[in-house]
Parts: sequence; structure tokens; C-alpha cells
Amino acid sequence: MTSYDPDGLTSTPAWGQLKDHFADSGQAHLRDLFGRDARRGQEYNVSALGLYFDYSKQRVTKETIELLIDLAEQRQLRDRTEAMFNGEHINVTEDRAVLHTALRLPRTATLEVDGQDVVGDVNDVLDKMGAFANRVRDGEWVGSTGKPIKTVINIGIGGSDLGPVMAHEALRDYTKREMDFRYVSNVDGTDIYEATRDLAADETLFIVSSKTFTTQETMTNAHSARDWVVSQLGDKADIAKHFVAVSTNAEGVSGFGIDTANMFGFWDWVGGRYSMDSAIGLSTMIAIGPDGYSELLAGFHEMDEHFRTAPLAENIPALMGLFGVWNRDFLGCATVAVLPYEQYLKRFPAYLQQLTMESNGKHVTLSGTDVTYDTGPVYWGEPGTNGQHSFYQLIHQGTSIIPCDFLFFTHPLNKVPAVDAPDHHDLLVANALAQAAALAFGKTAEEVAAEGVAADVVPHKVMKGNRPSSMFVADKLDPRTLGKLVAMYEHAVFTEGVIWGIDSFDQWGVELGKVLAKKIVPVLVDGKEDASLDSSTLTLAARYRSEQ
Ligand code: G6Q
Repeated sequence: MTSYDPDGLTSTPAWGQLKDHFADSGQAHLRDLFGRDARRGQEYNVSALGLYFDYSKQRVTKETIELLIDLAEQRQLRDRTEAMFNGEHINVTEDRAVLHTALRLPRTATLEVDGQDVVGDVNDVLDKMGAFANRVRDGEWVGSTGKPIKTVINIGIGGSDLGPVMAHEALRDYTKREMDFRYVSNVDGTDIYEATRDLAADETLFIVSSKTFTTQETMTNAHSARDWVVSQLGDKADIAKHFVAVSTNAEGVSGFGIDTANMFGFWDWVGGRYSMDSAIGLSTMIAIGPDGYSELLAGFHEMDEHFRTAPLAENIPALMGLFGVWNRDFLGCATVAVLPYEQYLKRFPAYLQQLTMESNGKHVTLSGTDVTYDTGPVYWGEPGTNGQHSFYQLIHQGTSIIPCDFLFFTHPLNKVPAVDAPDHHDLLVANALAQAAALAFGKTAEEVAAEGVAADVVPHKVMKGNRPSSMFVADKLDPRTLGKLVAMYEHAVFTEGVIWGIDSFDQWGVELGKVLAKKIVPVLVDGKEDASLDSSTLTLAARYRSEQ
């Protein structure tokens, strides 16, 4: 077996064949593709694990798919996948294993990495989280004045925030409704002010979630939270009853004043944006209970196994990743819209922004060579149908082609009675189907004119169509399904990263901003002179300072 060459993408035979194929037939219109093949809608899809993935409206043919699968094979996707699952240090720039998949292995599994029994370690933490979550949920864990906890506030940012926020919204229907769950991330004081202003400190529990326990925003918010508890409770304030931590940094946690007995650990092989199913999910577990959390993990694991074992032609995440490469590098699409037709998934696009863009927003390969092709696109989106009344206009008639990921469930979680009116859910799904069809097939000038539209208005009403989309369908949103959906995107991102030869697991661009912010604080606050800063930054800082 030849070793993986991160720089080898453009010299694979499949890459050259895909270029020729695109030149020959890549511009074919979806109207023609459907016209030529009456069974396209029935055949261009995959069903697995209760998910239905319709890719008939991607701009691909059977030949495109065969070539993309050849590309995956020539880029050694299978070997790279095994390397990840087995704990090889595939995050080369940080010299780390990438083992979020180990967080959801069944208890009976075995995996030893760098001499450690990973499954045992993971389950020790899960058991500790479960016991704690039950105590909080059952009112056994009490605050300084002996009252049970009513509100849990997770303080964290980036990977230590977006997953818990998204999961809480997504699984709201399964949460303990007598309790309230809030999330503070921004260093803007308004965030913590608004999260605490109406609360009683003696009924509030803070989870300080930070892998490093040094992140400026999180530590600043944690200190303000501690001050807030002390200011309300005075002498009675027993910090240990109101603060727990999720971190890999025991020293930092105890330095802050949190009892390390109330610290929930994880490991350097869990990247921030891949950590919502580690102890970072403690707020999720308190919200939905340990059993619900086990379901979530089981969903993740099911998708891991599917990705690892299903043939590439029937492998949902692998196909998604391959279509992602096709759309980015051959169709030239710079952005992807994520459009869940499910209100509970309203934070899913924001979650996926970090997962996709922090992972694949890279300009060099694993060997440090500049890439000669485009890598990760911009991800963005809003839940349907709201977006239809704002930005969909550009997707339909703008000059950019924006592939869309649509998603809906066949059963709503809230069946709202409608008397003498169409059912909410029927309308919701009809809208998702209508949008995908309109994007694919558009409307020709002839069709517009046939409706009696004045000749000078016809061009304005033409919709060129040929806008690609995927449609994901599942039965209903529950913890297990959410786990499958998140893992599906994780592995699609991984697939793209392997094809592109980049490190999907580091984030050096994020680090530079963190370092610079630290440098600027003394300039703003104490007027420190720093000749290493540029004249624009110094002028803005002086202006701010003069107004204080
Ligand atoms: C994610 C990133 C980043 C990280 C935050 C918070 O992959 O590494 O978003 O999660 O910067 O870091 P801490 O958890 O260390 O506070």
C-alpha cells in the first residue's frame, strides 16, 4: 500500500477524468437530466439508519458518481478513515489523535490509544456525568440556601458552546421543562447580564466549559458569574454548590476555586468543534437526562459504523463530501446553505458553520504546500420557511450558484390542531419540496410568457434553475436522530478534508486573533505603547481610550 500523499490530489487519474467529464457534460441542466431519465427521482438516493438522502437534484450523473468514488479510493479515504478511528495522529500540526468517534463507542468495545484504555476512560466520565445530572434533575443537588437548582447556565465559547446550544434547542421537546437552560459565550457583558438579570443565584448552577480553561471570554464570564453569586448571597455563598467545570485543565479549574471533584474531564484527542458528545455535553445531559444522552451517543455511533463500513456508493457522509468537492472545485460554488425545515433545528446552521468552516477553511495541505484548488466553502443558513421570505431570492435568481442542504421530518413534534385550515406540517414540507424543485428546474422565458406576463417583465420572472440541492428526510427529531445527523456532517467534512489533503482538525487562524486580543488589552486599558501594532489599530485604541 502506498502512503497517503496530501499533495497528490491533482495528479490522481480520477481528478483529470473529472475535469474532462465536467468539460463534456458538467453544465447539463437538471431539467434535461430528469427529462432523460424518468427514474432519476427514484434512483438517485440512499436510505440508511432511517435517513433518506435524495441527491437527485445534485448536478451529477452516474458517471460523475463513479468518478468521484474513484477519486475517494485514489485519495485513500478508507485508509484515512481507519487511521482516524484507530487513533493515529492524523491532526499532524498538533500531533494529536482525532478520536471523537471513541466518545460514542459501546461500553463493550475496546480501544487502546497511546497506551490508554480509551473506552474505560470515556465511560468513567459518562458515569460521573450521569450521577451528577440525576442529582441536579432530581433536586438532590442544592444551592447555598438548600434550594434545588432551577437554572443551569453553560459558560463556554466556540466548540464549548455551539454544540450545547444547538442540542438544547434541537431537543427542547425532550428536556426537563421545569428547569431553564441558558448559554453565555460572548465576552460582551450583555450576554452574562441578560442571562442572569432575572435569576436567583441560590437556584442557579454554572457549568464553566473550557477545554483549556484559559480562554479569555470564558474566564471573564466565569469571574463575573462568581462575582454575581457572591454579590447576591454574601456570606452564604458556597461557590462549590454553584460551579462545576468541564475541562482538561485540573490545575486551572482548582485555581478558579472549583472543587476538582466536580470537574468533568475530556482529552486532547477531542477537538473543540467535535466535543458536543464529550463532557462538554453536560448541560445537554442534565436537560434530557442520561437515558436521552445515551440515545444521542447511540445515534452518533450508528452513523460512525455506517461511514466506516457502507460501500461508498451507499455511504451518506462519503457521498455528501464527494458532492461537496464536486460543487466546490468543478461547479465553483463558494457557499452552501443549510436549510432545516424544523424549527427546533434553528441553531443547526450556526453549529455547522463552525464544524465545516473551522475544519476545512485551510489554504495549505498537510505538508504545508499551498493548495492549487478551492477548499472549504462558506456555510450559512436559517430554518425554513423564514429564509424563503428573505435571502432565497438570491439563491433563485442571483448570479452565484449556492448548493442547498434541505432537511425535513415526516412527523412533527408538535401537532398543532388546524380547523378549516391546512395543517402546519403539511405546509412546512410542501414548502421544502417546492423550493428544491424551483431551484432545480426554474422557469423558462416561454413558460413565463405563456402566463400572459408582459414582454418587458418576462426576463425578471425567468428562473434559470439548475441550482443543486440535497434533501434529507427522517421520521422525527429525537436524540438518536440528532446524533446521526451531526455525525453525518462530521464525516462529510472529514471526507472533503481527505480529498483536499488538509488538516481538518487544527485551527491556527483562530489562535492568531486570541493572541492579538491579549496584546491589545493593555494598550486600551493602561495606554501601554506597543510599536508592534499597526497605525490603524493604535489610532482606534487611542480613540476608545480618550472616550473613557
Ligand atoms: C474548536 C476550537 C474553538 C474552541 C474555543 C473554546 O474546535 O478549538 O472553537 O472550542 O476556542 O476553547 P476552550 O474550550 O479551550 O475554552
